[in-house]
Order: sequence, then C-alpha cells, then structure tokens
Amino acid sequence: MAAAFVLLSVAIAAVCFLPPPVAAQACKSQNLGANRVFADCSDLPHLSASLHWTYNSTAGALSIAFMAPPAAQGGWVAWAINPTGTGMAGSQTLAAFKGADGKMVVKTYNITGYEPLKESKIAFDTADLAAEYTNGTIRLFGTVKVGKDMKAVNQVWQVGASVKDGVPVKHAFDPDNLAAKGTLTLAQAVSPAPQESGAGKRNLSNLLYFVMFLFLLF
Ligand SMILES: *[C@@H]1O[C@H](CO)[C@@H](O)[C@H](O)[C@H]1NC(C)=O
Ligand SMILES: *[C@@H]1O[C@H](CO)[C@@H](O)[C@H](O)[C@H]1NC(C)=O
Ligand SMILES: *[C@@H]1O[C@H](CO)[C@@H](O)[C@H](O)[C@H]1NC(C)=O
Ligand SMILES: CC(=O)N[C@H]1CO[C@H](CO)[C@@H](O)[C@@H]1O
Repeated sequence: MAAAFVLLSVAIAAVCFLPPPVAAQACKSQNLGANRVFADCSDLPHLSASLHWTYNSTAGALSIAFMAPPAAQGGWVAWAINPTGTGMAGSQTLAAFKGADGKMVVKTYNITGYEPLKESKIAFDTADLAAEYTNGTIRLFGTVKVGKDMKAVNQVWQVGASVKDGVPVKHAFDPDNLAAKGTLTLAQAVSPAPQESGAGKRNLSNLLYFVMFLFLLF
C-alpha cells in the first residue's frame, strides 16, 4: 500500500519536475510566404531583428531571410558573415534599402573599417538577393555560398536611419548597435535547445530529493 503510494507520488513528482517548455521564438509566427520557407529561425538578441535560414551542407549554401525595422523610415538594414573576426571589420555584408527609383535593392559590401561604404564584391558567392519593405520592417533575402559542412559562422547585423546617394549612412553607436553580433550555429538545424540538459539534470536532482523525502516520510 505504502509502496503504491510512493510510486504514485513519484509519478506525480516526475510530471511536476519536467523541464519547462523553452520560450517560443517570435520568429516562428513570422510568415514569409509560401515560396519563402526556411528550416530554422531565431530571434536575434538586438535591434528587434530575426533570422530565418536553411543551410544545405552538401551544397555549402546558406539561404537566409533577415528581418529588422530600419532605424528610421528611409533607412537600411544589413546582415553579414564575418569569416575573419567577430565584429564589423571584415564583415561580408548584405545591405537592403530603398533605391533611387523607390524599389528595394540589396547591395554587397566588403567592410574593412568605418570609412565610407563602397559597394563591392564579397568573399562569398551570392544568389537570389532580394528585399521587401513591409509594415515598417525590411526583409532581406539571399543565398550565400558559405562552404560545405560548416558548423557555425560569425554573424553581424545592423540597422541605420538613412541612405545618401545610394550609400547607407553610418549607424548609431548605441549599446544595441554595438552588441549586434553573434554565432549562427548551422550544424544543429533542428532545434532542441542545448541548455535544456542542464536544467533537466537540476530537475532530476530535485526529483531525487523528493523521492528521498518520501522514503523518510513512510
Ligand atoms: C542540397 O544541395 C544539393 C546539391 O545542390 C541538392 O542535390 C540537394 O537536393 C539539396 N538538399 C536540399 C535538402 O535541398
Ligand atoms: C576585402 O577587403 C580586404 C581589405 O582591403 C581585402 O584584403 C580582401 O581581399 C577584400 N575581399 C574581397 C572579396 O574583395
Ligand atoms: C504589422 O506590425 C504590427 C506592429 O509591429 C504588428 O502588430 C502586425 O501584426 C503587423 N502586421 C503584419 C501584417 O505583419
Ligand atoms: C518543477 C521545477 O522544479 N522546475 C525547475 C526545473 O529546472 C529549471 C531550471 O533550473 C527551473 O527553472 C524550474 O523551475
């Protein structure tokens, strides 16, 4: 009888101590249209940006949709891979903004420092570059040939308030702007969050304490 009760208690405790669900990513509800479906997405931690992506490791091609509101209407957004460092210097950049004719354009920049931007080739082949302006947000699409069997890339993103003579004008230097960089993990395209195992272990020890407590009780 007592054993049955203990078993029942353990079962209830096991349910109670299950790790909490990982917070839902807002990007999951961003619908980019039937032709724009990506394997994964992530809410980037700065500048209200998000990234949707599919990495084909055999082809070495990373297809992305980068979304962010520009710092002001008529501004720009940019997403980059930095193959040589973690910051802005060296970033192989895709930038999207409204061109002189009012249509959205995507331009590429090999950024070496803070000198005025000059459109240039970048270290990666690109394809299908396109951009849209919807509801205060710029969506930048493209495929970047990052190389086969990559595990991760350094990404950098940015937004600015204006474009002058077809060139994005320097962005603000607020903490949010300066922190807009990180690692994009490509290897684990399907998403169980790795930090869950730590939380799971802690919950397991909670569970063990609970079972010990029950044994003391009976
Ligand atoms: C990845 O790219 C290869 C080579 O281009 C292609 O044959 C394959 O179908 C692609 N895989 C997916 C899942 O699209
Ligand atoms: C980007 O600029 C750096 C520094 O000037 C140069 O070494 C590199 O070759 C450039 N990359 C491309 C793809 O042009
Ligand atoms: C437009 O933006 C607003 C505010 O961010 C949001 O609540 C709304 O869902 C968006 N509409 C569409 C069609 O994306
Ligand atoms: C029920 C319970 O104790 N859940 C905990 C599991 O572990 C995570 C991470 O330590 C806690 O946030 C939960 O409260």
